[in-house]
This record gives sequence, C-alpha cells and structure tokens, in this order.
Amino acid sequence: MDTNPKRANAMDAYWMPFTANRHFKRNPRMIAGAEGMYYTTSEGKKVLDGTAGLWCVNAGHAAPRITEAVKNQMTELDYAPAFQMGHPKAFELANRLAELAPGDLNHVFFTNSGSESVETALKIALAYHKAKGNASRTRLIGREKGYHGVNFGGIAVGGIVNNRRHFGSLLTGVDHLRHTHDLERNAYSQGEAEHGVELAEDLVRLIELHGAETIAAVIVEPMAGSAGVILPPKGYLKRLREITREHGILLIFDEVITAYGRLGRAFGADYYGVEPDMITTAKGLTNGVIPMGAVMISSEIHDAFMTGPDHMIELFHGYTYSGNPVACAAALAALDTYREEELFERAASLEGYWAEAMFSLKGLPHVKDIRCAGLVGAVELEPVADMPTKRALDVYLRAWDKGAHLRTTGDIIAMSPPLIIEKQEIDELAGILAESLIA
Ligand code: PXG
Repeated sequence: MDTNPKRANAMDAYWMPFTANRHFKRNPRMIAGAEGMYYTTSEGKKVLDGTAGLWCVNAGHAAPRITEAVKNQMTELDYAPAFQMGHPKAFELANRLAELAPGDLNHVFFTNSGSESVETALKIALAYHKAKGNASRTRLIGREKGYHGVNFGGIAVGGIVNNRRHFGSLLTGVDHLRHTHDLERNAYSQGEAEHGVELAEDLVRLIELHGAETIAAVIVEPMAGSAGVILPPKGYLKRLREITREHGILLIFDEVITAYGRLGRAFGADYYGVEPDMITTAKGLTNGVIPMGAVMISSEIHDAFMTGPDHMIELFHGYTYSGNPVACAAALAALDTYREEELFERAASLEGYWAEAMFSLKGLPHVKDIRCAGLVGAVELEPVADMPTKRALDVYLRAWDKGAHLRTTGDIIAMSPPLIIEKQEIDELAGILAESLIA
C-alpha cells in the first residue's frame, strides 16, 4: 500500500470514521458507483446494498428525481444565510414534514445530521422547561444500548459503552433506563417483543430516585438500530408515554433510523402507535444524498418559546447549514419520490415476505436469534470464544465476497435494504447470508 500522504491515492491521510483503519487499508473495499439496489466496486463487481448505505438510501441509489433536484438547486440558489434570512424551500419542506409528522408535531428545526438533531432536541427540552418556569428540570434520561449519535449530549444519554468510555465525564445529570434486550424470553420476535413491558417501570424508579421535578426529558429509539435491532416489548413505548405525560417529562423518539418508511410507515411513532413530544430524524430525509437532519417539535413546546418581545431571538441555537437550499431541494425530492413510488406502503407490503426470508435462516450455524420489523432484520450469532465481533465480521466479509453488503454490530448482522427492494433481491440477500453463515 502506498502510505505517502503526498500522493493522491495513498490511504494514510484519511482517518476513517468508526473503522478499523489499519485492517481496512490492508485490504480495502472501495465503492466506485451505485445505482438502485447495487454498488459497483472499483474492480467493477456488483454488490447488493443490504443496508441502504448506513440506513439512509431508502429510495435506492441515484434516484433520478433527487439527483435532478440537487443539480437544479445548485444553479438556482446554492446557499442562503440560515440566520435572520429565509428561502422558500426551507418553509415548504418544514410544512411538508409537519404534515407528515404525527399529531401536533407541527414545527421543524433543521440540522445536518442525526447527531445534531439529537443535540437540538435535548437543548430544546431543557430550554422549554426553563421557558415554562421549570428551570429545575435539567436531568436527561436515556437508555442502556441507546445510540443517539456521537456528540456530547448524544453519547451522554446514549448507552453504547465503547462510544462513551473514552471521552471523559460527558454531561452531568444524566441517567439511563435498563435496555430491553432479552434473548431468553424474546428470541425470534417480530415487530414488538412479547416480554418486557415492565421495564418501562424503570422510569418510575428513576423518578422516585431523582424527583420528577428534576427531569426534563426521556430519549429512546422506538426500535434501537445501532445496538443490533432491539425491538420494543409490547406496550413498552405506550407505558413510557403514560409515565412521562403523568410527570410532565418530555418524550423524545430518536427516529434517525426509523423515520421515512423504514418500518413501513412515515415514522416509527406511527408504526408503534405512540406519539412523542419530539422526533429526531436525518438519514432518509434526503435519501442520504446531502447531509441533513430535522427535528419535529410539538406546538406546545414551540409555542412556549414564542412569548418574549418579538425582536428577540427565541432559541439561541442553529447551524450555518440549517435548511441549506441544496439539502432542502434533496429532501423535497426525496419526499416526492417516497410518495409517488409509494415506498412506505411498499415497505409495509413486503414486511411479511422479508420476515419469512430472515426467519428461513433459523437453525443455520451459530444463529441464536432473528429479529424483524418493517424492512429491518437482524441475525444474532453466538460469538467465537474470547473473540467478540469476529464471528459477525467473518460472515460480513464472506457476504461481501459473494456480492452483498451487510452491517455488523458486535456479533449481530443487521440489514435494512432500500425500500425499492424486489422479492427476488430479498431472496438473493437471504441466500448470500445463508451461504456466508455456512461457509
Ligand atoms: N440517532 C440514531 C438513532 C442513529 O441511528 C444517529 C442518531 C446519528 O446520526 P448521524 O447522522 O450523526 O450519524 C444515528 C446514526 C449502524 C449505523 O450501522 C447507525 C447510525 C450511523 C451509522 C451506522 O448501526 N446511526
């Protein structure tokens, strides 16, 4: 490998995110192109995208309407200042999202990523309580195994140990609910898991411990993605909603993965029938094409800020690229594509076929659980003794050689294909995974 950073194709300069850099650079997997369901590698090999990029390319790669919209926007208006200045597409997009969002989540704050959406929602939660005269509500509650991006608020409320342990004291005043991963009682679940509703009572325990008047918000993924697809137990999210409502605590759903059709509905909140006070999103908002996130916010929260003198800034928060015109154009085109190609409905109609394909892997070597919801699937494997992550990584590498791209987290294989997937491609993906488990 050429490691001289002064040469164009040397690999050392790029410090890759969440990657085993030295391992990757010894044996790189390079993508040169992508269209529809497939990547093309730099050697010209076609690889089925079993994960919609990183859970984001819901309409498939190079969706023509989105590509066109981005090109056009670049020449029409490339950038407009985001503070004290507007452009029509940001308002149009906010209206479209408010219409799509459940209940009275009628307001939208734009960010550039899932991590920023999380920081935004947490800050709004704190500032909301202060605006309402409840300044003692400063505590934030997350959940073990939760993933809320990589910024400081997100890793503080998050519960993935490796994402936290190297980064000092994080935020103070944070606590965590217990996770709901329970293979003994819930192996081979679909949609929701049968057992574990009582884990929502953990929130009552934390309220008794800290006092409700100190707690601002609870943030959870309705279905935990990054930790390896952990489905909520039946009734669990509803119970969290009841407890938070009863105690004046805001409920934030982190839907960076579950929003925009992944579960066959616009939001996980729709799929599970529970309405939070805020929803954080990113990824599928623009089909992954341009970085963008959006936080959906209830009227109750938004209106609490709209009280002081009207020349004053109501929320001291925002990003240079909030509502960037090119990102807005990409998002509007993505929403058009989802609607016109009926991709959310398509995901819902494939849910059963998908689950059958996933469950057909039951009984293959080292498989100890399979979990599905919408077009998400996970296969949990027995780890190799004393070598955690090795089993799944080996399966991943074999699948790549056989022409499919999967995700691994620990010893769990996760899949979340573009919503345009055809039945024969579901068969292809499950077939490659089956062979990779056996070989
Ligand atoms: N919240 C949730 C629930 C997420 O899944 C983020 C926040 C952060 O988003 P950004 O855009 O800042 O990365 C995420 C991101 C994986 C995987 O394979 C998952 C994510 C990102 C990359 C890989 O599990 N989730």
